[in-house]
Amino acid sequence: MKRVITYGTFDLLHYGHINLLRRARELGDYLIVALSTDEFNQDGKHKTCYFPYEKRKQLLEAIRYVDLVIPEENWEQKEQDIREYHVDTFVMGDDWKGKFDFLKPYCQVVYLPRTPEISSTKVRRDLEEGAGR
Ligand code: C2G
Repeated sequence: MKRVITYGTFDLLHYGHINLLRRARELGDYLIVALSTDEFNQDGKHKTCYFPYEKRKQLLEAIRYVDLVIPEENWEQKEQDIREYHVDTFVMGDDWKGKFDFLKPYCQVVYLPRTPEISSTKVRRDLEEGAGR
């Protein structure tokens, strides 16, 4: 069984995230999503989430491509996660290209093209401006 892992906040969940999760899952047989906790978002990523961790986790677990959701609590856990979950492939969108190459000794590292026209920031801004899609 080929095991894939990816990391993120996934708030507000949108089709760009789904495109990423679908392609990540297609690289193997089992997809683990390490979901940023509320504390890590606040302290480590300086991101404010609309949905708290448990709700974001519930949404991700409902996605057919996702097999397991684990907490992402810090920047340093990736090597341990790769060992603990016997990960073969680490996947991120290419906005992170190169940033996780240090994981190459432990697993395959793949950066997938982002879905260009959508972002949580854009969704928030459009909603504030009353601009639907
Ligand atoms: N993504 C994408 N296309 C978009 C938006 C996001 O492919 N239009 C991808 C990102 O590249 C990332 C994943 O979806 O791989 C999750 O995006 P975020 O929740 O914004 O993740 P981020 O805050 O970048 O956290 O340790 C790594 C971090 O947890 C990554």
